Amino acid sequence: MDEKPIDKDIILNELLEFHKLDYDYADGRILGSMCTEAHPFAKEVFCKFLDTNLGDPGLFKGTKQIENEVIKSIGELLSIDEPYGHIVTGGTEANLMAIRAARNHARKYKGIVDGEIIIPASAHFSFKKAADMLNLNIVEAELDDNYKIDVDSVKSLISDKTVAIVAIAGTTELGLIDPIEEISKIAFENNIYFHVDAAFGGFSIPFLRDLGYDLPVFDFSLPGVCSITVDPHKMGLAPIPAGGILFREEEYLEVMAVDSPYLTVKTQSTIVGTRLGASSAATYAVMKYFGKEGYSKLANEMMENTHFLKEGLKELGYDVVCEPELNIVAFNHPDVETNLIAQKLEKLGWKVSVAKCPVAIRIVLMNHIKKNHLKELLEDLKEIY
Ligand code: 0PR
Repeated sequence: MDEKPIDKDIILNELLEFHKLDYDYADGRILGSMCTEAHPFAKEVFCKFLDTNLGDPGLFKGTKQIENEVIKSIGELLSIDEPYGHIVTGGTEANLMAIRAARNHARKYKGIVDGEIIIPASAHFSFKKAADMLNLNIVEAELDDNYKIDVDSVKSLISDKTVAIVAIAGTTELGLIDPIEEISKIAFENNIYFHVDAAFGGFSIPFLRDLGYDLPVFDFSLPGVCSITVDPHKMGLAPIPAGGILFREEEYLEVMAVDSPYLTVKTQSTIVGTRLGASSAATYAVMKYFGKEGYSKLANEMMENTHFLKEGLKELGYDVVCEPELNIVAFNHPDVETNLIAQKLEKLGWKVSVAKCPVAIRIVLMNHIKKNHLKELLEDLKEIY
Protein backbone atom coordinates (compact mmCIF):
# COMPACT_ATOMS: atom_id res chain seq x y z
CA MET A 1 0.00 0.00 0.00
CA ASP A 2 1.15 3.55 -0.68
CA GLU A 3 2.22 5.67 2.30
CA LYS A 4 0.32 8.79 1.21
CA PRO A 5 -3.22 9.19 -0.11
CA ILE A 6 -3.47 9.43 -3.88
CA ASP A 7 -5.71 11.70 -5.90
CA LYS A 8 -9.00 10.13 -7.05
CA ASP A 9 -8.43 10.92 -10.73
CA ILE A 10 -5.08 9.19 -10.72
CA ILE A 11 -6.53 6.10 -9.08
CA LEU A 12 -9.45 6.01 -11.47
CA ASN A 13 -7.18 6.31 -14.49
CA GLU A 14 -5.04 3.49 -13.20
CA LEU A 15 -8.11 1.31 -12.74
CA LEU A 16 -9.45 2.13 -16.17
CA GLU A 17 -6.13 1.07 -17.69
CA PHE A 18 -6.65 -2.35 -16.12
CA HIS A 19 -10.26 -2.36 -17.26
CA LYS A 20 -9.11 -1.83 -20.87
CA LEU A 21 -7.64 -5.33 -20.76
CA ASP A 22 -11.14 -6.75 -20.21
CA TYR A 23 -13.35 -7.83 -23.06
CA ASP A 24 -16.44 -5.73 -23.49
CA TYR A 25 -19.83 -7.43 -23.96
CA ALA A 26 -20.85 -4.59 -26.28
CA ASP A 27 -18.29 -5.73 -28.88
CA GLY A 28 -20.35 -8.89 -29.37
CA ARG A 29 -17.21 -11.02 -29.36
CA ILE A 30 -17.89 -12.93 -26.11
CA LEU A 31 -19.57 -16.06 -27.44
CA GLY A 32 -19.49 -18.46 -24.48
CA SER A 33 -20.81 -16.44 -21.55
CA MET A 34 -24.11 -16.95 -19.75
CA CYS A 35 -23.70 -13.50 -18.24
CA THR A 36 -24.21 -10.31 -20.16
CA GLU A 37 -24.31 -6.59 -19.58
CA ALA A 38 -26.78 -5.88 -16.79
CA HIS A 39 -29.63 -3.49 -17.48
CA PRO A 40 -28.58 0.14 -16.71
CA PHE A 41 -31.52 0.66 -14.35
CA ALA A 42 -30.55 -2.44 -12.38
CA LYS A 43 -26.99 -1.11 -12.09
CA GLU A 44 -28.25 2.26 -10.86
CA VAL A 45 -30.38 0.59 -8.18
CA PHE A 46 -27.53 -1.77 -7.23
CA CYS A 47 -25.31 1.23 -6.35
CA LYS A 48 -28.01 2.75 -4.12
CA PHE A 49 -28.18 -0.42 -1.99
CA LEU A 50 -24.45 -1.13 -1.71
CA ASP A 51 -24.34 -0.66 2.06
CA THR A 52 -27.25 -2.95 2.88
CA ASN A 53 -26.41 -6.27 4.52
CA LEU A 54 -28.90 -9.11 4.50
CA GLY A 55 -26.64 -11.06 6.83
CA ASP A 56 -28.24 -9.03 9.62
CA PRO A 57 -31.72 -8.51 8.21
CA GLY A 58 -33.17 -6.89 11.36
CA LEU A 59 -31.06 -3.85 10.53
CA PHE A 60 -32.24 -3.76 6.92
CA LYS A 61 -35.89 -4.69 7.25
CA GLY A 62 -36.88 -2.90 4.06
CA THR A 63 -34.22 -4.61 1.98
CA LYS A 64 -35.18 -7.94 3.55
CA GLN A 65 -38.74 -7.27 2.35
CA ILE A 66 -37.34 -6.64 -1.13
CA GLU A 67 -35.59 -10.03 -1.06
CA ASN A 68 -38.85 -11.70 0.00
CA GLU A 69 -40.73 -9.96 -2.79
CA VAL A 70 -38.16 -11.05 -5.38
CA ILE A 71 -38.33 -14.67 -4.21
CA LYS A 72 -42.12 -14.49 -4.37
CA SER A 73 -42.09 -13.05 -7.92
CA ILE A 74 -39.63 -15.68 -9.14
CA GLY A 75 -41.80 -18.27 -7.37
CA GLU A 76 -44.81 -17.08 -9.33
CA LEU A 77 -42.91 -17.80 -12.54
CA LEU A 78 -42.17 -21.27 -11.19
CA SER A 79 -45.75 -22.14 -10.19
CA ILE A 80 -45.42 -21.79 -6.42
CA ASP A 81 -47.39 -19.31 -4.28
CA GLU A 82 -45.29 -19.49 -1.17
CA PRO A 83 -41.65 -20.21 -1.96
CA TYR A 84 -38.84 -20.02 0.60
CA GLY A 85 -35.43 -18.95 -0.53
CA HIS A 86 -32.76 -16.36 -1.06
CA ILE A 87 -30.98 -14.24 -3.58
CA VAL A 88 -27.40 -15.50 -3.40
CA THR A 89 -24.17 -14.95 -5.30
CA GLY A 90 -24.94 -17.21 -8.23
CA GLY A 91 -25.78 -20.68 -9.41
CA THR A 92 -22.88 -22.26 -7.55
CA GLU A 93 -24.04 -21.03 -4.17
CA ALA A 94 -27.67 -21.80 -5.00
CA ASN A 95 -26.80 -25.39 -5.94
CA LEU A 96 -24.63 -25.73 -2.84
CA MET A 97 -27.55 -24.62 -0.66
CA ALA A 98 -29.90 -27.07 -2.35
CA ILE A 99 -27.54 -29.99 -1.86
CA ARG A 100 -26.82 -28.96 1.71
CA ALA A 101 -30.56 -28.88 2.42
CA ALA A 102 -30.99 -32.32 0.85
CA ARG A 103 -28.08 -33.78 2.80
CA ASN A 104 -29.23 -32.36 6.14
CA HIS A 105 -32.81 -33.44 5.51
CA ALA A 106 -31.74 -36.99 4.68
CA ARG A 107 -29.49 -37.08 7.72
CA LYS A 108 -32.28 -35.88 10.00
CA TYR A 109 -35.13 -38.04 8.68
CA LYS A 110 -33.41 -41.08 7.20
CA GLY A 111 -30.18 -41.19 9.15
CA ILE A 112 -28.07 -41.22 5.98
CA VAL A 113 -24.45 -40.36 6.74
CA ASP A 114 -22.32 -41.24 3.70
CA GLY A 115 -24.77 -39.85 1.19
CA GLU A 116 -24.72 -39.84 -2.59
CA ILE A 117 -26.16 -37.44 -5.12
CA ILE A 118 -27.25 -38.53 -8.57
CA ILE A 119 -26.42 -35.87 -11.15
CA PRO A 120 -26.46 -36.05 -14.95
CA ALA A 121 -23.13 -36.23 -16.74
CA SER A 122 -24.09 -32.82 -18.15
CA ALA A 123 -24.35 -31.15 -14.71
CA HIS A 124 -22.46 -27.95 -14.02
CA PHE A 125 -19.21 -28.42 -12.08
CA SER A 126 -20.70 -26.58 -9.10
CA PHE A 127 -22.16 -29.94 -7.98
CA LYS A 128 -18.64 -31.35 -7.74
CA LYS A 129 -17.73 -28.48 -5.42
CA ALA A 130 -20.90 -29.05 -3.38
CA ALA A 131 -20.24 -32.79 -3.04
CA ASP A 132 -16.66 -32.10 -2.01
CA MET A 133 -17.63 -29.54 0.62
CA LEU A 134 -20.53 -31.59 1.95
CA ASN A 135 -18.72 -34.92 2.00
CA LEU A 136 -21.07 -36.55 -0.47
CA ASN A 137 -20.30 -38.94 -3.29
CA ILE A 138 -21.30 -38.14 -6.82
CA VAL A 139 -23.03 -40.80 -8.85
CA GLU A 140 -23.20 -39.74 -12.46
CA ALA A 141 -26.28 -40.68 -14.50
CA GLU A 142 -25.68 -41.36 -18.18
CA LEU A 143 -27.05 -39.18 -20.93
CA ASP A 144 -29.33 -40.51 -23.63
CA ASP A 145 -28.71 -40.08 -27.36
CA ASN A 146 -30.10 -36.55 -27.15
CA TYR A 147 -27.64 -35.53 -24.41
CA LYS A 148 -30.35 -35.49 -21.72
CA ILE A 149 -30.32 -37.38 -18.44
CA ASP A 150 -31.21 -41.02 -19.03
CA VAL A 151 -34.21 -41.85 -16.89
CA ASP A 152 -33.40 -45.57 -16.62
CA SER A 153 -29.87 -44.76 -15.61
CA VAL A 154 -31.21 -42.59 -12.77
CA LYS A 155 -33.53 -45.41 -11.65
CA SER A 156 -30.69 -47.90 -11.60
CA LEU A 157 -28.48 -45.62 -9.51
CA ILE A 158 -30.92 -45.01 -6.66
CA SER A 159 -29.73 -46.61 -3.44
CA ASP A 160 -30.38 -46.27 0.28
CA LYS A 161 -27.59 -43.68 0.29
CA THR A 162 -29.19 -41.35 -2.25
CA VAL A 163 -29.83 -37.96 -0.66
CA ALA A 164 -30.69 -36.05 -3.84
CA ILE A 165 -31.33 -36.34 -7.54
CA VAL A 166 -30.46 -33.38 -9.76
CA ALA A 167 -31.74 -32.55 -13.24
CA ILE A 168 -31.05 -29.52 -15.41
CA ALA A 169 -33.36 -27.06 -17.12
CA GLY A 170 -30.91 -25.47 -19.54
CA THR A 171 -27.66 -27.42 -19.52
CA THR A 172 -24.46 -25.41 -19.42
CA GLU A 173 -23.00 -26.80 -22.63
CA LEU A 174 -26.05 -27.33 -24.86
CA GLY A 175 -28.94 -25.49 -23.18
CA LEU A 176 -31.07 -28.64 -23.10
CA ILE A 177 -33.89 -29.41 -20.69
CA ASP A 178 -33.83 -32.81 -18.97
CA PRO A 179 -37.02 -34.93 -18.73
CA ILE A 180 -37.84 -33.31 -15.42
CA GLU A 181 -41.42 -34.57 -15.17
CA GLU A 182 -40.24 -38.19 -15.34
CA ILE A 183 -37.45 -37.67 -12.84
CA SER A 184 -39.84 -35.82 -10.53
CA LYS A 185 -42.11 -38.85 -10.54
CA ILE A 186 -39.24 -41.20 -9.70
CA ALA A 187 -37.98 -38.94 -6.93
CA PHE A 188 -41.48 -38.55 -5.49
CA GLU A 189 -42.19 -42.27 -5.53
CA ASN A 190 -38.87 -43.02 -3.85
CA ASN A 191 -39.17 -40.15 -1.37
CA ILE A 192 -35.89 -38.60 -2.54
CA TYR A 193 -35.08 -34.90 -2.65
CA PHE A 194 -35.17 -33.56 -6.21
CA HIS A 195 -33.33 -30.39 -7.22
CA VAL A 196 -33.73 -28.68 -10.58
CA ASP A 197 -30.85 -26.52 -11.77
CA ALA A 198 -32.52 -23.86 -13.90
CA ALA A 199 -29.71 -21.35 -13.35
CA PHE A 200 -29.72 -20.63 -17.07
CA GLY A 201 -33.22 -21.65 -18.19
CA GLY A 202 -35.23 -20.28 -15.27
CA PHE A 203 -35.52 -16.78 -16.68
CA SER A 204 -36.48 -17.89 -20.17
CA ILE A 205 -38.39 -21.20 -20.19
CA PRO A 206 -41.53 -19.83 -18.47
CA PHE A 207 -41.75 -16.97 -20.98
CA LEU A 208 -41.00 -19.14 -23.99
CA ARG A 209 -43.67 -21.63 -22.90
CA ASP A 210 -46.21 -18.79 -22.65
CA LEU A 211 -45.22 -17.73 -26.16
CA GLY A 212 -46.07 -21.21 -27.40
CA TYR A 213 -42.58 -22.77 -27.61
CA ASP A 214 -42.83 -26.50 -27.12
CA LEU A 215 -40.77 -26.85 -23.93
CA PRO A 216 -41.37 -29.26 -21.06
CA VAL A 217 -42.61 -28.40 -17.58
CA PHE A 218 -39.71 -28.06 -15.15
CA ASP A 219 -41.06 -26.28 -12.08
CA PHE A 220 -42.87 -26.65 -8.75
CA SER A 221 -46.07 -27.74 -10.49
CA LEU A 222 -44.34 -31.14 -10.50
CA PRO A 223 -44.84 -32.55 -6.99
CA GLY A 224 -41.38 -34.12 -6.74
CA VAL A 225 -39.48 -30.86 -7.23
CA CYS A 226 -38.09 -29.69 -3.87
CA SER A 227 -35.87 -26.79 -4.98
CA ILE A 228 -34.93 -24.80 -8.06
CA THR A 229 -31.90 -22.67 -8.88
CA VAL A 230 -32.69 -19.65 -11.07
CA ASP A 231 -30.09 -16.99 -11.71
CA PRO A 232 -31.10 -13.37 -12.24
CA HIS A 233 -27.51 -12.62 -13.33
CA LYS A 234 -27.85 -14.86 -16.37
CA MET A 235 -31.01 -14.42 -18.48
CA GLY A 236 -32.53 -12.08 -15.88
CA LEU A 237 -30.20 -9.17 -16.84
CA ALA A 238 -29.44 -8.39 -13.19
CA PRO A 239 -25.89 -7.36 -12.22
CA ILE A 240 -23.47 -9.99 -10.91
CA PRO A 241 -23.75 -11.39 -8.23
CA ALA A 242 -27.36 -12.55 -8.34
CA GLY A 243 -28.31 -16.20 -8.08
CA GLY A 244 -31.61 -17.50 -6.81
CA ILE A 245 -32.49 -20.54 -4.74
CA LEU A 246 -36.13 -21.40 -4.12
CA PHE A 247 -37.42 -24.18 -1.87
CA ARG A 248 -40.87 -25.72 -1.76
CA GLU A 249 -40.85 -26.08 2.05
CA GLU A 250 -39.51 -23.86 4.83
CA GLU A 251 -38.23 -27.03 6.45
CA TYR A 252 -35.41 -27.19 3.87
CA LEU A 253 -34.10 -23.88 5.17
CA GLU A 254 -34.62 -24.96 8.76
CA VAL A 255 -32.51 -28.10 8.44
CA MET A 256 -29.60 -25.86 7.42
CA ALA A 257 -30.09 -23.24 10.12
CA VAL A 258 -27.30 -22.51 12.57
CA ASP A 259 -27.62 -20.29 15.64
CA SER A 260 -26.55 -16.68 15.18
CA PRO A 261 -27.20 -15.48 18.75
CA TYR A 262 -25.96 -11.89 18.61
CA LEU A 263 -27.61 -10.98 15.31
CA THR A 264 -31.05 -9.46 14.85
CA VAL A 265 -32.28 -12.88 13.72
CA LYS A 266 -31.38 -15.88 15.84
CA THR A 267 -30.65 -18.40 13.10
CA GLN A 268 -29.08 -18.26 9.65
CA SER A 269 -29.51 -20.76 6.79
CA THR A 270 -27.47 -19.08 4.05
CA ILE A 271 -23.87 -20.10 3.45
CA VAL A 272 -22.66 -16.52 3.25
CA GLY A 273 -22.97 -14.38 6.40
CA THR A 274 -22.61 -10.75 5.44
CA ARG A 275 -24.34 -10.55 2.09
CA LEU A 276 -25.47 -8.03 -0.45
CA GLY A 277 -28.91 -6.49 -0.34
CA ALA A 278 -27.98 -4.74 -3.58
CA SER A 279 -28.45 -7.93 -5.58
CA SER A 280 -32.03 -8.29 -4.38
CA ALA A 281 -32.81 -4.63 -4.98
CA ALA A 282 -31.34 -4.68 -8.50
CA THR A 283 -33.20 -7.90 -9.34
CA TYR A 284 -36.44 -6.39 -8.01
CA ALA A 285 -35.84 -3.33 -10.20
CA VAL A 286 -35.13 -5.18 -13.42
CA MET A 287 -38.02 -7.62 -12.91
CA LYS A 288 -40.50 -4.78 -12.39
CA TYR A 289 -39.03 -2.73 -15.21
CA PHE A 290 -39.21 -5.58 -17.73
CA GLY A 291 -42.37 -7.33 -16.58
CA LYS A 292 -43.41 -10.56 -18.23
CA GLU A 293 -43.75 -8.67 -21.48
CA GLY A 294 -40.13 -7.49 -21.45
CA TYR A 295 -38.70 -10.90 -20.57
CA SER A 296 -40.86 -12.62 -23.18
CA LYS A 297 -39.58 -10.23 -25.82
CA LEU A 298 -35.99 -10.78 -24.71
CA ALA A 299 -36.29 -14.59 -24.63
CA ASN A 300 -37.97 -14.60 -28.03
CA GLU A 301 -35.28 -12.38 -29.57
CA MET A 302 -32.57 -14.65 -28.20
CA MET A 303 -34.34 -17.64 -29.77
CA GLU A 304 -34.66 -15.83 -33.10
CA ASN A 305 -30.92 -15.18 -33.07
CA THR A 306 -30.35 -18.81 -32.11
CA HIS A 307 -32.28 -20.01 -35.18
CA PHE A 308 -30.63 -17.43 -37.42
CA LEU A 309 -27.21 -18.72 -36.38
CA LYS A 310 -28.23 -22.37 -36.62
CA GLU A 311 -29.57 -21.93 -40.18
CA GLY A 312 -26.53 -19.89 -41.22
CA LEU A 313 -24.19 -22.60 -39.93
CA LYS A 314 -26.09 -25.33 -41.75
CA GLU A 315 -25.92 -23.38 -45.01
CA LEU A 316 -22.14 -23.20 -44.62
CA GLY A 317 -21.93 -26.97 -44.15
CA TYR A 318 -21.42 -27.04 -40.39
CA ASP A 319 -23.10 -29.75 -38.28
CA VAL A 320 -25.28 -28.46 -35.48
CA VAL A 321 -25.03 -31.11 -32.75
CA CYS A 322 -28.60 -30.85 -31.47
CA GLU A 323 -31.74 -28.90 -32.14
CA PRO A 324 -31.47 -25.94 -29.72
CA GLU A 325 -34.15 -25.81 -27.04
CA LEU A 326 -32.83 -22.62 -25.49
CA ASN A 327 -30.40 -19.99 -26.75
CA ILE A 328 -27.28 -22.11 -27.20
CA VAL A 329 -25.97 -23.44 -30.52
CA ALA A 330 -23.23 -26.08 -30.57
CA PHE A 331 -21.58 -27.08 -33.82
CA ASN A 332 -18.70 -28.78 -35.59
CA HIS A 333 -17.47 -29.03 -39.16
CA PRO A 334 -17.28 -32.47 -40.79
CA ASP A 335 -13.83 -31.75 -42.26
CA VAL A 336 -12.15 -29.43 -39.76
CA GLU A 337 -11.07 -30.34 -36.25
CA THR A 338 -13.14 -28.41 -33.70
CA ASN A 339 -10.20 -27.06 -31.72
CA LEU A 340 -8.68 -25.79 -34.94
CA ILE A 341 -11.86 -23.86 -35.71
CA ALA A 342 -11.78 -22.48 -32.17
CA GLN A 343 -8.15 -21.39 -32.56
CA LYS A 344 -8.85 -19.67 -35.85
CA LEU A 345 -11.86 -17.85 -34.42
CA GLU A 346 -9.79 -16.76 -31.42
CA LYS A 347 -7.18 -15.34 -33.81
CA LEU A 348 -9.95 -13.36 -35.46
CA GLY A 349 -10.87 -11.85 -32.08
CA TRP A 350 -13.81 -14.07 -31.05
CA LYS A 351 -13.87 -15.41 -27.49
CA VAL A 352 -14.91 -18.98 -28.12
CA SER A 353 -15.99 -21.72 -25.78
CA VAL A 354 -15.59 -25.42 -26.63
CA ALA A 355 -18.02 -27.94 -25.13
CA LYS A 356 -16.72 -31.31 -23.92
CA CYS A 357 -19.78 -33.53 -24.29
CA PRO A 358 -19.92 -33.68 -27.23
CA VAL A 359 -16.84 -31.73 -28.31
CA ALA A 360 -18.27 -28.76 -30.18
CA ILE A 361 -18.01 -25.01 -30.44
CA ARG A 362 -20.70 -23.62 -28.21
CA ILE A 363 -22.28 -20.23 -28.63
CA VAL A 364 -24.52 -18.80 -25.93
CA LEU A 365 -26.75 -16.24 -27.60
CA MET A 366 -27.02 -13.65 -24.87
CA ASN A 367 -28.36 -10.16 -25.25
CA HIS A 368 -24.96 -8.67 -26.15
CA ILE A 369 -24.73 -10.76 -29.33
CA LYS A 370 -26.70 -8.96 -32.03
CA LYS A 371 -27.61 -10.01 -35.59
CA ASN A 372 -24.76 -7.97 -37.09
CA HIS A 373 -22.26 -9.82 -34.88
CA LEU A 374 -23.72 -13.13 -36.03
CA LYS A 375 -23.41 -12.08 -39.67
CA GLU A 376 -19.74 -11.20 -39.08
CA LEU A 377 -19.21 -14.52 -37.31
CA LEU A 378 -20.77 -16.47 -40.17
CA GLU A 379 -18.57 -14.55 -42.64
CA ASP A 380 -15.50 -15.56 -40.63
CA LEU A 381 -16.69 -19.15 -40.39
CA LYS A 382 -17.07 -19.23 -44.16
CA GLU A 383 -13.38 -18.40 -44.57
CA ILE A 384 -12.17 -21.01 -42.10
CA TYR A 385 -12.39 -24.19 -44.12
N1 0PR B 1 -25.79 -24.16 -13.13
C1 0PR B 1 -25.71 -24.06 -14.47
C2 0PR B 1 -26.65 -24.87 -15.32
C3 0PR B 1 -24.76 -23.21 -15.04
O1 0PR B 1 -24.65 -23.15 -16.37
C4 0PR B 1 -23.91 -22.46 -14.19
C5 0PR B 1 -22.86 -21.55 -14.74
C6 0PR B 1 -24.04 -22.62 -12.80
C7 0PR B 1 -25.00 -23.48 -12.31
C8 0PR B 1 -23.17 -21.88 -11.84
O2 0PR B 1 -23.50 -20.54 -11.84
P1 0PR B 1 -22.50 -19.41 -11.33
O3 0PR B 1 -21.36 -19.36 -12.31
O4 0PR B 1 -23.38 -18.20 -11.33
O5 0PR B 1 -22.07 -19.78 -9.98
N2 0PR B 1 -22.76 -21.50 -16.10
C9 0PR B 1 -21.71 -20.79 -16.80
C10 0PR B 1 -20.49 -21.69 -16.88
O6 0PR B 1 -19.85 -22.02 -15.89
C11 0PR B 1 -21.35 -19.49 -16.15
C12 0PR B 1 -20.53 -18.59 -16.99
C13 0PR B 1 -20.83 -17.27 -17.05
C14 0PR B 1 -19.39 -19.01 -17.67
C15 0PR B 1 -20.05 -16.39 -17.76
C16 0PR B 1 -18.63 -18.14 -18.40
C17 0PR B 1 -18.94 -16.82 -18.43
O7 0PR B 1 -18.17 -15.94 -19.14
O8 0PR B 1 -20.18 -22.10 -17.98
